Amino acid sequence: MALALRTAQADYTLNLMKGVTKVSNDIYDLHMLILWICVFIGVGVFGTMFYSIYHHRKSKGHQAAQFHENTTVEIIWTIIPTLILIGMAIPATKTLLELDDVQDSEMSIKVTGWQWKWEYEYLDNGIHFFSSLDEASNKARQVGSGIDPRSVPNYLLNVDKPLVIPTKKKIRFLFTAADVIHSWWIPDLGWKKDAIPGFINEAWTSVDKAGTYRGQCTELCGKDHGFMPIVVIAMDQPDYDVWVKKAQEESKKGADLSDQSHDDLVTKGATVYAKNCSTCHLPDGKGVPGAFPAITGSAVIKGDINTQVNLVLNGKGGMPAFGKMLKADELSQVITYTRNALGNSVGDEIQPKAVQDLLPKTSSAPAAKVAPEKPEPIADMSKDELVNLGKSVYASNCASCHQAEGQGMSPMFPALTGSVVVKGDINAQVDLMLNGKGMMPSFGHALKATDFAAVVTYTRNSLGNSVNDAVQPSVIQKLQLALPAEQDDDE
Ligand code: HEC
Ligand code: HEC
Ligand SMILES: [Cu+2]
Repeated sequence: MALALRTAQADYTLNLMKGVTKVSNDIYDLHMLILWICVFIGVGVFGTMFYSIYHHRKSKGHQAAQFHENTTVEIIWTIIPTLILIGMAIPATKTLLELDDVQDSEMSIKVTGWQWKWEYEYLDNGIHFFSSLDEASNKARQVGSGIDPRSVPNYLLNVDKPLVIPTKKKIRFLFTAADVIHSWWIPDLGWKKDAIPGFINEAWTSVDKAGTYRGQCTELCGKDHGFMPIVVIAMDQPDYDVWVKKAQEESKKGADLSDQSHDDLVTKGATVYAKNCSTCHLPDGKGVPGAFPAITGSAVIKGDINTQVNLVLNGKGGMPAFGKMLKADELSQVITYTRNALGNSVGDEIQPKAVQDLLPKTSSAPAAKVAPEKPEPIADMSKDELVNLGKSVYASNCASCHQAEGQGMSPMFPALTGSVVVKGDINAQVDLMLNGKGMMPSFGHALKATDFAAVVTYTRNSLGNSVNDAVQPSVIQKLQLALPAEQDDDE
């Protein structure tokens, strides 16, 4: 038992850890090289000093030598340190360049820091999920829980949904944040990277050995900073492929939209609340004065249900937008729960279907690929119809990179507001979106012709642009049919 508990804690060691990637090992080697150079210089300088002080002391009758401006000595003590510095700079620069070289990566994962969880989007296969502190740790950490943290395996270092990556593949990470600055750190990978709102940072890794690697957020990011751990599971390719299939199926499943009884909604809502809302509004709904309003007795909750639904779906200030994070059934449950528990008793409810109608139409997985449509004629739509439909297509498929208002995210994702491409020839924009370019995915197979035409028209007549033209779904349909068959996912 004692042994099991000890291994649950981090192993404390004196030296830097070697980690599990080539880069982390190179960093370790660099660290050891510099350390030994410092040890060598330290021993040399202090050894000479102490030897001289002792053996040439005045009491033995030694006289200090008197010499000034000895050119030979001055040249020597300039050249030797210069050589040492060059000797250190060369391997250090090499390692730094290697650390920053994200070229030729085989897949990309966008990581977004939230108060207090991590969002992962696999840009190549559309897998998308949130990763938060696991339930066992979360229960044990509550004040007065009475649970001994040492009895919880990987206490505060475990999550509900770990990030899964394949081994022996170069994986590029893009880091950003939704609210405040966070920092993503897995010691075994050898680096940490800041996740900054409105800005993208890059890093990469390639793990050779399958295994579970744990880390934490390392930027002070608010009251629950200590409770947003990171778990990465590296799997060999065949296991990874199985996981991808399962994860894709799961995200396709969507919400259970059948009607539920009032009591069911409230009971299930309690679980959703504990997991998603209690960090800020507290488990008893009392809130944190000055930061997070109380749920108990809240005027918003006692008021019109639609106002509350709108707030929970779209967020406001420090309140995150849960429309993107939770499914329609979970949203209807948690909203009904807050109105009929935690000291409130409004007595009403909202059903999953009603919430679903308020969420963006297409699923949030951009790569839920559609089979090429049969060349049935599609009716023409007015520009306004296209723009209206395009809004939700944009929110689900483009906003994660180009941002909700089209402002982009420097330096990686160009702004669509005022973009030369958007203001230019419509065929060039359609072509770019059909085929992709660099980090811009190709949407030729990923969107239905109608959605595709709608989002093109939307970007040209909204987000601060007013080109005042449109493309019809039937035109897109022809172009899509002419596209080469879908390539393999690994492409
Ligand atoms: C990261 C912290 C955070 C989380 C998590 C969070 N909220 Fe909030 N919530 C806030 C803040 C901050 C406000 C105040 C927003 C404002 O008015 O500017 C707020 C406001 C509210 C209000 C309005 C209260 C009032 O009287 O003004 C409701 C209702 C609410 N949240 C429900 C929820 C629900 C339901 C969840 C879980 C699905 C949730 N919140 C999760 C931070 C949070
Ligand atoms: C994974 C991130 C990502 C997503 C999702 C994405 N884009 Fe892009 N987009 C990019 C990148 C990166 C570029 C720059 C490509 C280049 O020039 O190398 C770009 C370029 C563009 C451009 C040209 C802008 C310019 O001024 O150069 C347009 C227009 C555009 N995207 C529209 C869209 C639309 C519409 C969607 C949704 C259907 C979308 N994008 C989804 C990453 C993305
Ligand atoms: Cu953080």
